[in-house]
Amino acid sequence: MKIAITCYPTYGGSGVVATELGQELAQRGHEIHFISYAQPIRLRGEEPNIHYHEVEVSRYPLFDYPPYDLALATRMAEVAQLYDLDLQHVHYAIPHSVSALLARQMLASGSRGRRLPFVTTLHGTDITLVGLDRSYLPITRYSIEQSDGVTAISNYLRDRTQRVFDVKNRIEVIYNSVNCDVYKRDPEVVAKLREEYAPNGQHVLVHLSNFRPVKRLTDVIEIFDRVHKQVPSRLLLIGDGPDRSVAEWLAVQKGIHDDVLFLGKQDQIYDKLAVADVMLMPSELESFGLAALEAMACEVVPIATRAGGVPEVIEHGQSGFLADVGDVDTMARYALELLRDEKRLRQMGKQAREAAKARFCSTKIVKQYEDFYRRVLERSV
Ligand code: GMT
Repeated sequence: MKIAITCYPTYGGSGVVATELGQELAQRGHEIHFISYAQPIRLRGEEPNIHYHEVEVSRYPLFDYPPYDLALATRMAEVAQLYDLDLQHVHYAIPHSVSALLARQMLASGSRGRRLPFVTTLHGTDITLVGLDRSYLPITRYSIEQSDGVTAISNYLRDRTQRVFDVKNRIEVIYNSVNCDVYKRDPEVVAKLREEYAPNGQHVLVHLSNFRPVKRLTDVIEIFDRVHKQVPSRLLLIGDGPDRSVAEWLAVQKGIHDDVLFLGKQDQIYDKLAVADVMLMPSELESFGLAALEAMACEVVPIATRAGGVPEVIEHGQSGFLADVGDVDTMARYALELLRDEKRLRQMGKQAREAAKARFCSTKIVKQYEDFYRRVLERSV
């Protein structure tokens, strides 16, 4: 198949999922065209069967708000015609599904009158936050209803979309995935990085996110503070975003700043994840929690909140631990129990990887997308 993929190219779970799906599809012989305003961060440049088309947005003095969605729709239609594409797959509804809808209409009314079906994958904040804004809700609902196929990354998100948006079309759940050949614990790499990040044999906790309020970064610091008081440990913070300075300030106030390492945004995270013993994900809400899944594949035990779709990913007591949102004491207690029992820590790390492989391995999930695309194409002739 010849498939166009559109996503947010910067740091964020939906862009990562879209990029890695495109790479898997390309390896399976499909021709993949990424269309976005920048090259997706995890795309490595020259890769067989992968093309990248940049969207240029004109900036006229009249435009206080350059119309990216229109430029995107135009580029989508151009690329579809030039490369004779079969299908578009857009990740994150706003504005991508609206642009895909416009592109489909433009192509249908062109001289060749062809139909270019599009699939929309809902990721979370496009529904739970952005889509609930009155100024976006009607158009988001419309573009979802107009999609030729809709998927959601968890049952939680499917149910919430159906309930809140009252959309009539069927939403299929296809979980996010992880490439377990890439995300794994390599003892040699771990030993080398431990010398760098925990030179005195400390335990290592990690958090990975875009540091938005929904991630509750200050809870990460609160949990770490409780752990740090009891066992020698360090905290790696991967990512960046609006709550960074408040978290830095809290770490200073608590006197733990020297053991909290802000690593910034990272293109490749698997080595840095694998160096940790435990991952903290105390989010207010996660429709899935890709970061926890990536940690699990690296044998790093996630300690997370029982929020949104997270319980579909982490089985409490087996592949990680779940607590209520804001319950930093319980999350710290789970971390301490594990860090004080090396055998249990390693055993749960292995169970976490087994769960990731069994249910979310990318080779399995990519087949579900292929099958879904085929059904959409059959319906669209
Ligand atoms: O909220 C974010 O962190 C960004 C957002 C995104 O689109 O990148 O994340 C959402 O999509 C991820 C990939 O499918 C999911 O793993 C996250 O759980 C989801 N975030 C929320 O639901 C808050």
